[in-house]
Amino acid sequence: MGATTNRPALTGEYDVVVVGAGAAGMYMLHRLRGIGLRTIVFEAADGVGGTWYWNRYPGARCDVTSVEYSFSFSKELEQEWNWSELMASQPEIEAYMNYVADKFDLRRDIVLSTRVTSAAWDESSDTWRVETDQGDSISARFCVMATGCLSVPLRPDYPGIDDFKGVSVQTSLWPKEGVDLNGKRVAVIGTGSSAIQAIPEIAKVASQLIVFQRTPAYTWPAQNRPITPEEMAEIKAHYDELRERQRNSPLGIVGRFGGALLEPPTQNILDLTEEERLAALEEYGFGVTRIFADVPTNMEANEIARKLYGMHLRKIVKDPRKAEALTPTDYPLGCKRPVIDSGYFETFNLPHVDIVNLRKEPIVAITERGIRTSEKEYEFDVIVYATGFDAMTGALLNINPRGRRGRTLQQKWANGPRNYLGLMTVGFPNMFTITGPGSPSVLSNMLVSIEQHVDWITDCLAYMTSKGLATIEPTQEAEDAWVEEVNNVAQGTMYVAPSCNSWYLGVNVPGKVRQFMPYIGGLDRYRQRCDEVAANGYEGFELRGSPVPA
Ligand code: NA7
Repeated sequence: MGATTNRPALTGEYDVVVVGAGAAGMYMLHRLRGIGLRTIVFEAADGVGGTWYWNRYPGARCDVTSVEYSFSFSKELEQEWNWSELMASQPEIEAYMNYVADKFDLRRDIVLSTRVTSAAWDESSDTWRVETDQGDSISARFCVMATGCLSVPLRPDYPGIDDFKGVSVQTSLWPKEGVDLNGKRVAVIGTGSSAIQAIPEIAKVASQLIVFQRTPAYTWPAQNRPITPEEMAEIKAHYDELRERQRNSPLGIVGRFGGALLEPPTQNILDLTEEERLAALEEYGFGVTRIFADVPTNMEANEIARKLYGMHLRKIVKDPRKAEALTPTDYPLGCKRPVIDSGYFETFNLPHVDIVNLRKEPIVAITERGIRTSEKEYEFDVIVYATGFDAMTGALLNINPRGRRGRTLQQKWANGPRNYLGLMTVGFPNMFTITGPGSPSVLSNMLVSIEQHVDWITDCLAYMTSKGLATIEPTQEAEDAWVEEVNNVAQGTMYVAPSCNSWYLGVNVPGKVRQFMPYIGGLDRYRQRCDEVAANGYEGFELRGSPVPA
C-alpha cells in the first residue's frame, strides 16, 4: 500500500475507469464527460501532470516547442495561455497542466495518491474490476490505460545501493522540496536526456560533479529562448493553421516557431566532397548531421555524419580525455531518441566537472561514502540516478491486467507487446491504451498523439453507446497483421540496427525482450489508418451487444 489517503474506499460502478492523470488521462476525462459517460480517474501522484509532475530535476524541460506541445482541443485555452519560452521548463508545463485541470473542472473526478494495483475482466458482467492500493474496488465497462510511456523509473541494482549515507535521488522521482546541491560533491549516473538537461544546472551550484557514463549520447543545442509578447500574439493568431499542419505531419511537429525541423532535407551527404562536408560542418556545427536526407537511412552516410559530429565535439570539449569519453563511436546517429541540451558539452570544460567512462572503469558497488569503480572509490554527498525508465510497456505490465479466461497481459506479452493499432489487444475487451506500443507515441509529439488517441477512443465509445454495444475487441487476424506492419516499417532503419541499444527496443531493461515498440510509419499515415478503420464500422474489431460466450 502507498501512503494512506484517509478517505473512504470507493466501490461504485462507472462507465469508464481511466488510469493516470497526465495529459492523456486528463483529456480523456474531459472528452468522456462530454459524451455523458460516468468516469473516474486514478492517479498515483498527489497532483496532476504525469511526466511533468514527476520529473522535477534541475533543468527539466520539454524537447518540443511548447506552442506545439500543448492541447489543441480548446481555442479558449490556446488564447488564454502564454508560453514564456520556446521550450518551457517543467514548472511552467506543470502549471499549464494544473491550469487545464482547473479550467475544465477535472479534479472532482480524479482520485489522487491512489495507485491501481489490479484490473481484471469479469466475463459474466462485461466489466473491468479495478482495485487500488487505497482499498478501492470499483467496476467499469471500459478501462483506459493512460499510464504513460516513461513512467516506471529504472534504478540499477548495484551491490550496496542502499548503503550510501549521503543523498540518493532519481531524476524522475525528484522531491518537490528539491535537493540541496549547493557546494556539494555530486555524482550523476547516466547520460540520457534527463542527465544531459540536469548536468549543466547541477554544475552551476555543485563544488564537484562527476558524471558516470555508460554510453555517450548524441545531443544537439536546444537554442531555447524566451518568446516575446509579439511572437505569442502572432502564434495565437495562427493556431488553427499550426494545428492543422501538426495533425498532418509525420511527427506532429511543424517547427515553424523556432524549431529546427522546417522542411525535410533533400541533399545527400554521400554526394558531397570531403571539402564540402567540412564546409557544411563549419557552417552548421552539430546541425550538420540533420541537414542531409541520407543520414537517417543509409548507414554509410550515417557514419560520415557521426565522424563530423565527433570533430565538432572535439572543438568544444578542450580536454582530449573528456572529449574522447564523450564521443559516440559505436552506434548510429538517430537510433536513440535525439537529445537536445543547453550547454552540455561546454560544461565539461569547467575544472570541477569530470567524466568517468564506465566502459573502461565500471561501477563495482555503491558504498557508504560514494561509488566504487574497478579503479577507485569516489566520495560524494549526493548521487543522482538518471538511469531511465522501463519504457512503453512497464506501467501496463506492472498493473498486469487480467483478461478473458484469466490470462494476464504479462503472459500475453511475454515475447513482446502485441496489439491492434496500438489501441487494443486481443483477450482484453474494452481495454484501451493511450500512446502504447504499436502506435507512433514516443516517435511523435506526445500531445498530438494523445489527442488523436483520445479522440478516436471517444468516438468509438460514443458509437458503441449509440448502438447499444457492450464490448469491443480486436480480431486475431487484425492484431497479427498490425504487429507485422509495425515490424515491417521499422526494418532496415537505424532504429533496429544491431548496434542500437535504445529504450525503444527495451534493451535498457535487464531481461526485457528486444522488440522495436513504437510505430514508425508516421502520425499522419497512422491517423488516416485509424480514421478509416472507424469509418468502416471499426474494421478489424469485433463488437458485441451481449456478454462474450465462454
Ligand atoms: P534514458 O534516455 O533511458 O537514459 C538513461 C541513461 O542511464 C543512459 O545513459 C543509460 O546508459 C544510463 N544507464 C541506465 N542504466 C545504467 C546503469 N546500470 N549503469 C550506468 N548507466 C546506466 O532516460 P532519460 O530519463 O535520460 O530520458 C528518457 C526520455 O525522457 C528521453 O528519451 C526523452 O524522451 C525524455 P545506456 O545508454 O543504456 O548505456
